[in-house]
Amino acid sequence: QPILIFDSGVGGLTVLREARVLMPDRRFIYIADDAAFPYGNWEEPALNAHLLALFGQLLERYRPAISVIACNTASTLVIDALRVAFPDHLFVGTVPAIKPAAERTRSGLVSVLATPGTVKRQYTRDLIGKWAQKCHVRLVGSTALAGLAEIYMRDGFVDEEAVRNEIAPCFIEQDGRFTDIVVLACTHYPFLVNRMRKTAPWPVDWIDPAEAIARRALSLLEDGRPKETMDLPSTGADFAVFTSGKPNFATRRLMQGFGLTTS
Ligand code: DGN
Repeated sequence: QPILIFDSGVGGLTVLREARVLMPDRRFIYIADDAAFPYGNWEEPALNAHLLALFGQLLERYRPAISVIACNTASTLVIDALRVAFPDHLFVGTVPAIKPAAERTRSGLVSVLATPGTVKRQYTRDLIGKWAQKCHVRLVGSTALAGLAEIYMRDGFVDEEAVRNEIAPCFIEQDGRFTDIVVLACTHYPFLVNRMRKTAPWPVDWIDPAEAIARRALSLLEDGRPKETMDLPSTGADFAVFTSGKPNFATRRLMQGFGLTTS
């Protein structure tokens, strides 16, 4: 049974990249719902209904061992509803890494960079209330960054000035504090992290949760099934990519050899 990794576009590839390293003998199905990209601008009820219906189809078609929702915008909205709708299936969600950031900050101010959808979710507010009582959290919603990451994956180009502008609100001083951590709370953003580093006004830690998510998927799989079924023989072609739109630039490039780089 394959592992299904899901995103609205290429962002979940940052998770697939880590998952393949951790689980080299597993088969992966990558789903990019690019006909519906970007999720960040959808109204909640419409996105909710869309994702529940889509997962009904995906689970029936691919019968995955586990599904990784490698998208913060989708997870913060629908992960609980998915677990209720498909109680026999294992889901791993991707939600803003507020807890590790709050534990690690020394300045007492962390910035969370995400889509406008993730920023306005109650789920995100609840994470802050639960884990970040001793520090300030600044939520920064970007309408452009996920699209910039898609463009980078298509043709290798990054508009550096646009990246600088999008991340700038993360660095605004608050009550005499300056952020020392930026949480990458959209799976598209790690593709642009080198450019973010370069244009940031001072060095900070950039938290990319991809590896932690892959580990979580592995541990759930190990808990859920007898050990011997984990040691599948390698099949050679270990992942397949499907998109809901026209197979776009990024997914084509991916199919050509998984040549993923980080700008
Ligand atoms: N990659 C998605 C996320 O982690 O939120 C969102 C990208 C998008 O649809 N804008």
